[in-house]
Amino acid sequence: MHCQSCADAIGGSLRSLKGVKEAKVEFAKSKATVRFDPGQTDSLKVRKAIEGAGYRVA
Ligand SMILES: [Cu+2]
Repeated sequence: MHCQSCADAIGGSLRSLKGVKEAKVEFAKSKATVRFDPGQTDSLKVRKAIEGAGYRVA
């Protein structure tokens, strides 16, 4: 993640994921905060969505 538009792209793909209620990606902190319904998705799927957008998960 190297600029704000990357952060927005990641946030957008996270929010399009089923079960995700809220996704906040902070470029300055290289941090993503994701709230999701554990009945509909899980952290692995969230991780895959980030990787699918072309970014690595630390
Ligand atoms: Cu960028």
